[in-house]
Amino acid sequence: MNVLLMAYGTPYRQEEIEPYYTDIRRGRPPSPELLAELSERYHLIGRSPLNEITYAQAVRLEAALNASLPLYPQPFQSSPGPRVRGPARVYLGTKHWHPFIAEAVQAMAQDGVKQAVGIVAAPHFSSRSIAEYREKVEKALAELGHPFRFRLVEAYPEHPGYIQALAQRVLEQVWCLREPGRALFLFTAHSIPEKSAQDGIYQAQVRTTAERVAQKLGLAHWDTAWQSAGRTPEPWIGPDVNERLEEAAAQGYQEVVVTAVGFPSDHLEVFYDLDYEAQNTAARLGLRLLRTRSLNADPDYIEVLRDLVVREWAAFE
Ligand code: FEC
Repeated sequence: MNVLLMAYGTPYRQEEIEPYYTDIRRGRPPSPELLAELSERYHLIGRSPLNEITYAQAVRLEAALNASLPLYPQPFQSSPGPRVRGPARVYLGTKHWHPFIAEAVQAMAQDGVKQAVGIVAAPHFSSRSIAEYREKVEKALAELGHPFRFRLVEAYPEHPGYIQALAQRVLEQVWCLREPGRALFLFTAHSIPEKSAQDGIYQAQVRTTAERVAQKLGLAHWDTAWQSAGRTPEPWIGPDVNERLEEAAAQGYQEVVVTAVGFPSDHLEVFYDLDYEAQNTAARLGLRLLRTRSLNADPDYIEVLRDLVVREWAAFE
């Protein structure tokens, strides 16, 4: 079994921010002001851990598929030892930085892969998320003369394991609340431009994820909000999480739990947009804001990825 695990990608070093940003902007270099503003955001969080987390997800997904090693080293073991290559192999490709998706597809072709399943570390479909990953794979395959068959896991907004993993993490925050029954639970995902969201599929999928988690935990007060809108003049879908916090304060809430259901991993949009910017907004409003921990490469999320990949692979036959 061959798997292509995909994620957004992030620069490893300061000097890589400009070409990374240029790639996000489809080849148009950012203005000095935009570059300075993005560099400042990275500076404030230290560095995005996204590449390391995605790499850990790939390694653990491969181990889970091969079931040749436990997901974590045994207690008191200083090293997990050599990795046993089983029949499943996971390749890693990122959308905006190395290893680019095209580089991963090329490596797969060189290895003689004949059939592969792709999955994105992002659970909701939109023309600016999963669809763009698909386009990048298809372009790379076409340039190489279609060396292998490819199927993509389209989205997984209500996978039971994913809902359970989110609910578990929300519950950890419930235990920290002073008055859980009077708190607001906000579920966020990356905003996209309104013109790319007209079919409503993305908003509906994010709402479904939030609803499933809220139902599972019996949450009295919950809502969805959008975060991380890009620095472009066009309108992006809202309400932005900061606006929703303003509204929450006006509605009399004192505690808010935010869960970034659109992002399995920690990265710039979690550490800056939620832990810095939204926390500042909450502090100004006198709100207590708790943020649910991310799934990252935890075993419960890896099991979700494993299950989805195995099911998609079965659809080849
Ligand atoms: O940690 C990191 O360094 C990377 C964090 C990161 C993730 C992420 C995920 C998504 N994005 C989505 C849509 C857009 C659209 C634009 C856009 C722009 C940026 C910029 C940075 C950035 N995104 Fe992102 N996104 C991350 C980071 N994103 C940095 C550029 C500066 C800025 O505008 O803030 C606008 C592109 C344009 O200018 O034309 C649209 C969507 C996701 C969630 C799905 C996924 O993970 O792929 C949708 C993580």
